[in-house]
Amino acid sequence: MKFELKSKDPESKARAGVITTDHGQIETPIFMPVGTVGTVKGVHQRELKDDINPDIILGNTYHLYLRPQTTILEKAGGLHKFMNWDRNILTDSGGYQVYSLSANRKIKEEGVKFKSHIDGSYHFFTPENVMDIQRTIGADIIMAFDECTPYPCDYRYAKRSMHMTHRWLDRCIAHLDKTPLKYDFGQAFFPIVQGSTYKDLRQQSAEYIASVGAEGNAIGGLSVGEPAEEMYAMTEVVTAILPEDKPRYLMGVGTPINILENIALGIDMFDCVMPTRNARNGTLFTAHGTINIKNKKWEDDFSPLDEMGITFVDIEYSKAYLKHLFSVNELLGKQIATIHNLGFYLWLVRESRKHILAGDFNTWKNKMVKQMDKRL
Ligand code: PRF
Repeated sequence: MKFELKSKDPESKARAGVITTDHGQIETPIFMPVGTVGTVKGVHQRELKDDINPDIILGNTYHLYLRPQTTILEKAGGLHKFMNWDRNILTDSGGYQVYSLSANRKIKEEGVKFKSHIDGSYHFFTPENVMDIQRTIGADIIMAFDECTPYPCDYRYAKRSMHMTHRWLDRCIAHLDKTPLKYDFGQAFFPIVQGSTYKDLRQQSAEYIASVGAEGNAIGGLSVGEPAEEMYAMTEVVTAILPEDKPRYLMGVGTPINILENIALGIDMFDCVMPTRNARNGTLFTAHGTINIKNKKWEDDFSPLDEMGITFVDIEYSKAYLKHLFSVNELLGKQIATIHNLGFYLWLVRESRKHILAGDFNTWKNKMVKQMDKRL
């Protein structure tokens, strides 16, 4: 994997770059649509490619390990072939999904024992077997096995957990070094900064993560319920330490405003279920604010979904029609809303990139943040 910085914004820490892997180029900043179980929910791969057009999507180790399971993925020749997606894929390590199970898991130094949300069976994730699983899934970028601390989190727990995440990182690296690739393309490995909302822990963690010299670096443990200002403060501390010449990925973030603010703090990559999950509940994100399409006020609004939208659904369907589809609980409503939201998120990061390259990102960002902070 290669990362080339193309431009830096003069008034913020925003950067524009290009990541190159064996599955092609990724222009940054990028938003990665979440494809948890080998599908970006509600969108065909063809629509995803032709209309939304992301250079990379995300898959989840936890979910893919449970279903279809690695034996099937291996027989298929990896996730790219299985799901017919020839662009980039990043897999998260399960270090977050497992912790979301709260009552159904037990964390120890060796690893995490957890109960499947599907059939209640017990499983054990370790830094080593999670690397093996990610080798078999076959994403282009794979993630370290970490512990994502909850919010709030007391200092002692956060500190202990951060050190364990660092020890797990050493184990991931040692294991990867002796685990050959399964397919005919490379896999980059990203470690993850933790440290909850404590500045000194975040600094310590960022220094440790930077010291391993990985091809890219991630920030975890944020957007778990803390106020946005605390998230931004932590991002700022960490991006000041992580190397400039490697991509920085902020995991599980966030709202359109969170994305712009974190781009301004030097983040290059994002993923979040928000555009897809909220779409299925009838929430549409636009450049002028958020729409709840289930609201009665849209029932006779025959204007296009989003005049500024980049996908065909934005022009071809009206707000009134989409409101109707949600009222009668038709599948197509969720599909249209998902395509719209992903189109908007990808537009937002591409537009950010344009403004970084043009040198006026910060001014544009401030205008957009004000504009988007509305309920329509
Ligand atoms: N760790 C991992 N994946 C994640 C997170 C994390 O901390 C987050 C936190 N927002 C989202 N996804 N491995």
